[in-house]
Amino acid sequence: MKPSLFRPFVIAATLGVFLTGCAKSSPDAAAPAAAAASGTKIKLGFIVKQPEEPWFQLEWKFADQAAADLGFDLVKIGATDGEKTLSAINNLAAGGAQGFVICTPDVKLGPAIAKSAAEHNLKLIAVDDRFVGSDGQPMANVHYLGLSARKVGANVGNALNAEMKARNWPVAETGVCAVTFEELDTAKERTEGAIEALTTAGFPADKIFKAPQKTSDIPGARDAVNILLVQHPEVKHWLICGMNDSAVLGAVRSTEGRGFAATDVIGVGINGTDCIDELSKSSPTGFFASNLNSAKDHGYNTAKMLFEWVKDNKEPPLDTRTTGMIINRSNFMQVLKDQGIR
Ligand code: FCA
Repeated sequence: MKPSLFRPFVIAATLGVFLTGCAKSSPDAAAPAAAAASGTKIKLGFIVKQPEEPWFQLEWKFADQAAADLGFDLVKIGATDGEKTLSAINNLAAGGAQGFVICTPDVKLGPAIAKSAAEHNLKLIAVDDRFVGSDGQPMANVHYLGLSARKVGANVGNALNAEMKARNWPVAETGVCAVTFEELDTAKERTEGAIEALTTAGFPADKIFKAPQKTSDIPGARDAVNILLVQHPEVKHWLICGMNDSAVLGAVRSTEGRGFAATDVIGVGINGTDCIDELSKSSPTGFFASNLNSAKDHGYNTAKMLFEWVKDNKEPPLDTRTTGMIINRSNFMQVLKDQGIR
């Protein structure tokens, strides 16, 4: 079969995947690339690595708001591995998109993603997880918006320390469980920031124990902490930190499984979006608080920055960082309401 005869099938198949693979496709998703040039709405993609995580759903919700406010079409795609990510980019290009925001499932895909975006002439902003180049260093030439991770980690460490003091726990009976995911730089910086704040406040370094997660989700954290708890039967009270709410939720579930009462556990997460059900429970659990990140900056502003870059050639800053604030059972309802999350 000659390539020219084969081509219509390839295009049809590509568009088919494009339409079924999107969380929501805009009305003209099947329109050719020419649509963008002929004065119809600009189309942008928003690809995330873990579409089931409330954090990413909230990023999408805010990006949708930006699309409605500014008048562009947004195509949301969950891409959980490298193959899905690269085909999502191809499909965005085939559907006439002009750029995308992405939280990649693997930061080492950075060079391949940047190459594909350049080949398709798509503008690109990395959100949350920063691309890593073939030299192992962050790709500083790719536009990025993410957490000021060490600072956010320090917020967590300080919150843990304050609550430990409020509960009058003897340091001798207390241990720190740091659920780590060190292959991801933003995760490593967060747990290191928490550990640094605790040691600066005087907590003994030899009572800080790491539980490395194999997967960055609740079961991954629970499995890692199950092992740690067996190794340290001497610890009566646990302080828990991790890269995000899921890490701390998994750890808290593990302490419950080992018979620890909620009063003997202080867990402080990060995101503030994946712990709403937990903080809403009628009785407190060991999940005490979280650093509420600015989902609006990560969802609305990245989409807006990309839109203005495509439309007006206004290039965004190369590196933008955000922090957030601590929420707990006493203030979370009000704060979430104030921030348009609830
Ligand atoms: C990473 C984590 C998410 C969220 C985000 C800001 O991508 O996996 O849970 O914390 O950074």
